[in-house]
Amino acid sequence: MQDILFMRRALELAALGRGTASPNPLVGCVIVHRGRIIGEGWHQKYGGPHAEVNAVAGVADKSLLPESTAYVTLEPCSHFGKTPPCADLLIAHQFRRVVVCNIDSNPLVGGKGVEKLKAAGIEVETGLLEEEGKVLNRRFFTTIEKNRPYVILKWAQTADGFIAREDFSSRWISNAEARRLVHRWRAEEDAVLVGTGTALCDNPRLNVRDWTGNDPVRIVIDRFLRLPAGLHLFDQTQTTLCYNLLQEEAREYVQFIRLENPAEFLPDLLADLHWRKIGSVIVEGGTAVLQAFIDGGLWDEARVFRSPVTFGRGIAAPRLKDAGPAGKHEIGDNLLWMYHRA
Ligand code: AOF
Ligand code: ZN
Repeated sequence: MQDILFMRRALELAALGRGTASPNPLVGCVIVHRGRIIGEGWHQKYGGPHAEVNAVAGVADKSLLPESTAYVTLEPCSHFGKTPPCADLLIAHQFRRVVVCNIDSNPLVGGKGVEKLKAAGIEVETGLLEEEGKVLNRRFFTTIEKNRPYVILKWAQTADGFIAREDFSSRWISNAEARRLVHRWRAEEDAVLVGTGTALCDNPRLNVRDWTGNDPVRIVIDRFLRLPAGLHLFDQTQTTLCYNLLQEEAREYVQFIRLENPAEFLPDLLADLHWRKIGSVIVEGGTAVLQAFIDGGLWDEARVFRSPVTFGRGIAAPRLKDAGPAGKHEIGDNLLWMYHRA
């Protein structure tokens, strides 16, 4: 059916906002006049114009709009945010019909956009390719429903189940293609998190080197401020948040954030990130930190590289709980196993 085709295109456009729209949702919009696309747009940047605004702006002959259908991946907004309501824009242009994929679960909108359109006499259909839309915007829906960022766990393990050698000496487990993929993932998410051990032993940069895109915010857990100032993490090239139990201090790039309750460290950390409008985090290790997220049920997705390398002995990889398989991919001689929290 034509509707499905156009909504697929709108979802495709929406995905182009990945890495820049967050914490806003990924939204795409296609405008169709008598079976022909006359305008396309997507929400490109947080704070910037919404998908509908961009799509309408791209239509050369606006007199066609009253005879047109708008396909939008998210219910057009009804609130005055950083931009005026998109529902009002579609009404002003007297669209004949609007087809929506997902209802906006943002309490500011939550169905009111659709109601507004209907009240103005526009024919509205909702729920087209709803499941695809939910997957595409799983970060956005998670932040709204759980008041925390979307959490992706990532690690690489040997064929015999180790994540590192016993002396933590760094030796690559995953292959070069897998590592490039990780850089791409970093560009797609708002932040990357590591624990004290990983910061100390691997001295990671946590930036995007083997791909193009924005560097994520770096997050390090250092409860007792044991990390030396000379680490790459503190080199003042990227915004870095250091969560601890001792000190609150904002410097130019590095911010020390003191959490009060050691027993609620991770939930409080995630709540603080949510407050800072960080919509997604990749947790890159090590085992103790990854396991803490797993045991606390504070994760949404896990991406595990399995390499043919064996160590014989070493630090055991984390153990997933309540995980449902979400696919397997060959990355050269590594296997990437994906999971969702069940
Ligand atoms: C739409 N089309 O393309 C997007 C929508 O802060 P603002 O003004 O940008 O508003 C952000 C909220 O608007 C966001 O939380 C979500 O509810 C909705 N996003 N709505 O009609 C769009 N990006
Ligand atoms: Zn809008």
